[in-house]
Amino acid sequence: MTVPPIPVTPAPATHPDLRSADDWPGGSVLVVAATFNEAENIATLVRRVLAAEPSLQMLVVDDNSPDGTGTEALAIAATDPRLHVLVRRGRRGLGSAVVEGFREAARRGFAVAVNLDGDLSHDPDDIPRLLVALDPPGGRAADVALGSRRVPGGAIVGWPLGRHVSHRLVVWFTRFVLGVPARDGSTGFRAVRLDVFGRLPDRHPEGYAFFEAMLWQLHRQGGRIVEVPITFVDRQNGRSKAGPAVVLAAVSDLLHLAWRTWWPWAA
Ligand SMILES: Nc1nc2c(ncn2[C@@H]2O[C@H](COP(=O)(O)OP(=O)(O)OP(=O)(O)O)[C@@H](O)[C@H]2O)c(=O)[nH]1
Ligand SMILES: [Mg+2]
Repeated sequence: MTVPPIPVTPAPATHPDLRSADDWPGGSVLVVAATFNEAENIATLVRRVLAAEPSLQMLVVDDNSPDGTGTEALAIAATDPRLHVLVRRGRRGLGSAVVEGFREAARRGFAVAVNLDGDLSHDPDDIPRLLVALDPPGGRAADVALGSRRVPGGAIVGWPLGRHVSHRLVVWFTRFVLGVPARDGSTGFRAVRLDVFGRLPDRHPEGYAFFEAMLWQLHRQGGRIVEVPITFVDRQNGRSKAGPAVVLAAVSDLLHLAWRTWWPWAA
């Protein structure tokens, strides 16, 4: 007697990531912006980044924003070969999105990635200054150029007092407890040499502490960090994603790094 095959219910179709066209032009600098619910900002952001320098290309890494940011970016990408979009499904986290963007840039042969926020707090017109700081003509090259709010000439516009206090605390902690030689170690606006990034050994934090942790690792590998003054303007449209759970996860990641800094044998 033959046993009838056990009927198998097909696994529910997982939602695959969505991507813009795969034929990217060649290039050396890719601007990465992680987005979540930035529909009010995305079109302006893309336009301003691509206008900042004709050789730039841009990758938007969206985490399937319910407000349609990713769909809007995909529509723009269909008409502009310098814009690329990855809409991730089933993944969340600012750090993990940026890491995925940087890895995609390296895989595609870009030498440098520039990260900036998707809410227009970072001025795309500052990108060329970051790139010059990374490779100053006749000067010493750096591995990361930070857009810094805490060096002479840098500024923050529109933050309430509480944000200034918490930011000062984080940058103090990053500099003096984690030992990272940067005055604004938490800035997301940065140009990064991708061969150096690819050599960082660690798993990266998935949330907001990615930025401090990346510098911590890079510094311990002997990487060189430089800072360029920028003016940061608080978001004008859309809402912050840095809610209590996100902040708590970042604090926990930073404390873990402090533990590894001061008690490396126990970490
Ligand atoms: N892909 C992705 N992007 C995210 C995620 N969380 C935040 N972002 C993006 O990361 C950038 C920084 O987030 P913000 O919410 O602006 O955080 P913030 O600058 O600390 O807070 P604001 O005061 O609102 O400016 C923005 O472009 C967000 O859309 C996420 O989980 N996934
Ligand atoms: Mg912001």
